[in-house]
Amino acid sequence: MKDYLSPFTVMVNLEDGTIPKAANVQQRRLSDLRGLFADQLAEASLLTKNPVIYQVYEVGTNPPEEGHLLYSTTVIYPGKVGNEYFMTKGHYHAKADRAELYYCLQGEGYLLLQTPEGQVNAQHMTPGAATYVPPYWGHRTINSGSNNFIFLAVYPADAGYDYKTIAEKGFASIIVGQGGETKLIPNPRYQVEG
Ligand code: PAN
Ligand code: ZN
Repeated sequence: MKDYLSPFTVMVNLEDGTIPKAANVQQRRLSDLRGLFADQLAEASLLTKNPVIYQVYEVGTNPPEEGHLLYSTTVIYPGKVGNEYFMTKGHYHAKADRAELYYCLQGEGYLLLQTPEGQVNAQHMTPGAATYVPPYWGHRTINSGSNNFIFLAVYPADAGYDYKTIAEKGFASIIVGQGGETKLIPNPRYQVEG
């Protein structure tokens, strides 16, 4: 007889974005994002404090196989490195054609997306925003607000992570706060191929 996975429910705490029954909790400090911020002097100086930038709570009970989904919440804390807002590392999916859905629960921020050729797209997210990450787009989230930015992400269990491409090349654009305004500007450290 077929071995069916039993349906289940896991609660997301809507106050703080945590998933108390999460199988995997990942905390990312600035040292885990070393080299990703445009202002390397500001990054080096803040590394002495090494603040927590974000936490991920993943419901990891589903097998990482085609057909299953995984889901997680991410809580990005407010803050800046230089004038660039706290953000996630960002990745392409290891299986690049796997899509994803982001749903904003609290705060405000951006989902920054990029094709392998370097075309950039920024989606503003506030509570209730359901933003689609189509196949092949690399993605990173940025907290442009003064409170926690919290969202739920749902993705194919076999999507996997390619962090290397972003670590080496970066995103073509960055999101900064300057003079009370949030701006999308070219990344001075973006590595163009060739
Ligand atoms: C998300 C991200 C999460 C953390 O669940 O993994 O927000 O970002 P990084 O993985 O870039 O550190 C997702 O996109 N999963 O596929
Ligand atoms: Zn993803």
